[in-house]
Amino acid sequence: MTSVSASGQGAEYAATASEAYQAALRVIETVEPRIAEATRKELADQRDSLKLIASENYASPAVLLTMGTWFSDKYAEGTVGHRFYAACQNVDTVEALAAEHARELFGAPYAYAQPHSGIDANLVAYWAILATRVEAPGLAEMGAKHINDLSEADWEKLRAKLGNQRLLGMSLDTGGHLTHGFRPNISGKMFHQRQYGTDPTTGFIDYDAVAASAREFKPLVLVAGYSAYPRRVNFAKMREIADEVGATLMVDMAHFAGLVAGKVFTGDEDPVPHAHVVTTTTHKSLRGPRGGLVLATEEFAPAVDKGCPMVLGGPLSHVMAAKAVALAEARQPEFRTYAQAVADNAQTLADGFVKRDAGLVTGGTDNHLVLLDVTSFGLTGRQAESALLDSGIVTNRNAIPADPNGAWYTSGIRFGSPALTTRGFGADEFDRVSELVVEVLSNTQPAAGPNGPSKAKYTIADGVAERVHAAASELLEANPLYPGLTL
Ligand code: DSN
Repeated sequence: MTSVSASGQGAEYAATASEAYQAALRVIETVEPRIAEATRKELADQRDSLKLIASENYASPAVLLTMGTWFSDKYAEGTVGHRFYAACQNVDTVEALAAEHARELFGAPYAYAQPHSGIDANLVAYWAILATRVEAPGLAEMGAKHINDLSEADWEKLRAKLGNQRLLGMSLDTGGHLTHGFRPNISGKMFHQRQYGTDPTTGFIDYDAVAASAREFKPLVLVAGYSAYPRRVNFAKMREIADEVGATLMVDMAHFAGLVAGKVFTGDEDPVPHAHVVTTTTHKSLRGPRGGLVLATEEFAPAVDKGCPMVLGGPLSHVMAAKAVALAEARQPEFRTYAQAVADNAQTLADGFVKRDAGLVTGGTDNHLVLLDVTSFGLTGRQAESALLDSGIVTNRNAIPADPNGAWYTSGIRFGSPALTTRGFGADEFDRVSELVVEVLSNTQPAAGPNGPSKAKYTIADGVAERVHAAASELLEANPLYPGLTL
């Protein structure tokens, strides 16, 4: 497995990246040495921990370096060739390239590279759907071309229509995202929302139940996609459901975009040919800079293209440049090998847990993530997350379906394979990781708080955290992060 720092470029690439970072840190030190120190420490900490957070990865030095330029200083509201600021010719080059790479990589008719994050991408998508399906016909009905042409009375009528649409998305506790209609989130407030879940026995999405809910609720938007569901989704079925009830299918592929890009998810599992609008982040399995992206069919492209001024302000041109670099990397054949390894390694991790009698939501995985039910160890997610962190294993606690401990303490730990796969971990290492995790959790006990049993406090048997951390360090040293990069 090729590690990311090599990126197929070898020792010279690593040495050049080293020089670049050393010089950059010397410059930063002249102003605020504590930031230079924190930057060095962050690399050291990332190098010495087993990063298993399913939404994190390690971007290449080329991607990271691209973000540190004067593109950060430029305003460029508008879109390629149509800006509200002067002197955007170079930003146009950057944005056009990011969009071109995205279209080619995903086979999408249209791509929009401006969203700063996944939430921004989802808001752009929602408002583009509302603009296309509610605002445009509303304006036509009222004989107006533009919102500014409406009388106050008509404007109020249109606002009432826009604010009374319906969204059906996956619930947070079964693996959906906050932006898929969770009530405390803006998506649960700007839409009348309803949530679908998973089958209580199997933990899998029950498409018949989603269809029944859609028939009854008749949403404008059906959202598919997840952040903590360890299985693949059949997007062809989701599209059938959307078509039957006249809904627009939006897929949020933030977590698994790398598996789509790497052609692990194809056919019915590739959202791009099936959805009207697809959103993603660029920093998870796709291994790019922190940011968002929207892909759309011709029908929704004109509205998405108005992300600014509709939802967004000035784009982060330095990040769009890094998206272009990351997407160019993802178009290389090595990325397919990487994506397949991400899926294979998640499978090995899940198998390792199952053979060690740890309980998994859905009993396994077929994507990049594994959701461990830590009640099988008598722990809360909070206790398990902290005990693992003490042992050099970085994960995040996560709710499981119908979680008895709620969204703060939780009963689950979510594991993901993208980051360690980037470091070069393969089947042997992931099996060893499952062994280390089980060793920590089976030697961790809940502890009492001042008023009885605590959901946060815990004790680990003597020597276990130290022993596991040493074993983790051995694995990490054998698969170094950014090898050849010295600061
Ligand atoms: N915070 C991201 C995750 O960890 O899945 C989703 O927004």
